[in-house]
Amino acid sequence: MASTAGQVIKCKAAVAWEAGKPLVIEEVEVAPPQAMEVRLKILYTSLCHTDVYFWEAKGQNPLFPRIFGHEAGGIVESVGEGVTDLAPGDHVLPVFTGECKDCAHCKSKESNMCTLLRINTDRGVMISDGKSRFSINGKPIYHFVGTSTFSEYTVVHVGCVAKINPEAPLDKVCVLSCGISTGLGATLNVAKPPKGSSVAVFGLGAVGLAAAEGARIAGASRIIGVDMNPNRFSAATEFGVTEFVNPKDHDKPVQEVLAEMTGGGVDRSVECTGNVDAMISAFECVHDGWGVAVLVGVPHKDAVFKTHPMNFLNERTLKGTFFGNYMPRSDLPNVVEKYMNKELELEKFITHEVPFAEINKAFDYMHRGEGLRCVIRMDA
Ligand code: CXF
Ligand code: ZN
Repeated sequence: MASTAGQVIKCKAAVAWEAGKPLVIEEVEVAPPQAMEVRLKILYTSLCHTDVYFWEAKGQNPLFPRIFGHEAGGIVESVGEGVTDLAPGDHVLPVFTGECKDCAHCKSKESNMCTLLRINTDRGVMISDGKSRFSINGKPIYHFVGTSTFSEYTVVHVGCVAKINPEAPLDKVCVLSCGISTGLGATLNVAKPPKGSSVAVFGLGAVGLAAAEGARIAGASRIIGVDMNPNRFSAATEFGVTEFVNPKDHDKPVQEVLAEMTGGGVDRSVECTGNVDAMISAFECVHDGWGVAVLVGVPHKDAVFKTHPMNFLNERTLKGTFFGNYMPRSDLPNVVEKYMNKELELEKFITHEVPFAEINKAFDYMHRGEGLRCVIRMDA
């Protein structure tokens, strides 16, 4: 591998030339990593809704051509100047949000919202020099959230790379780069359900099911899945969900239904839909005195959260989280270990697998809401 260090690498990447149009596998040139950057060989990548949302570019500033992708596993190919804690051959997960270890957030230990490397969906270039490392015949191709993993090789800031156990199967742990860690951490790090407690999870997609998996790991005794789509219920039982509520089956607000089911409210709730009405229900369904609600889903930009202030005075707590409060470099290796010691199951999240050449199929699955995660195998 060392032979390519310092050189431009030619490899295949799935380029999004236009919003909503199928990706095209192209030969791209990937420049060597600059100071504090690493070049990664991506082995597996999976699709997350955020890729689809920005590929569709509805209502946002479109940045094309662009290489999407942010859930992935790979191996360090070469490192730029100043990189001391990663070396060629290391097994890694790239992450869309970073940990510089130097800003006020990283130093606080209470925050994972790094000032330098926090997600920026509008930026299509590397932060050090404002340039792209990808090009086709000299024409730059934009990056996406600093990861651009739909490419055999990519360049990432060292602060956005978690070094993990080399024994961990990258085709499984790649899903920990975004959605699964987000849901899992929302429950384990933020909601923190006590053993034997009740947890309501709103939205039974991959993130919600990861939140349910967190509740199962924490030893919650009742895990109530709330979703408008009854097709999601049977699969959810594998993630520890013990009961289901479809708000459409009731003529009163779902928070009242949940309060009746649980003698006054659930101990914890985790909202994973991004729908503001679901957020309000998720808050109002927690028990007074001790209930904690955690918001995970990304709301519409004009959404307004409205609730009576008495809900707070009656000792209900509302929290929000970003990437499950995990610090990417410090904490992700430990999440991988949870999988390695069989505490956390990842296989059940991976419902589809496709070779890189068929990456557009993965977009179709996501678009149709079919399955949870589609893992893309780069060498096929
Ligand atoms: C999300 C996190 C919140 C902002 C949009 C992207 N993460 C990844 O998919
Ligand atoms: Zn994501």
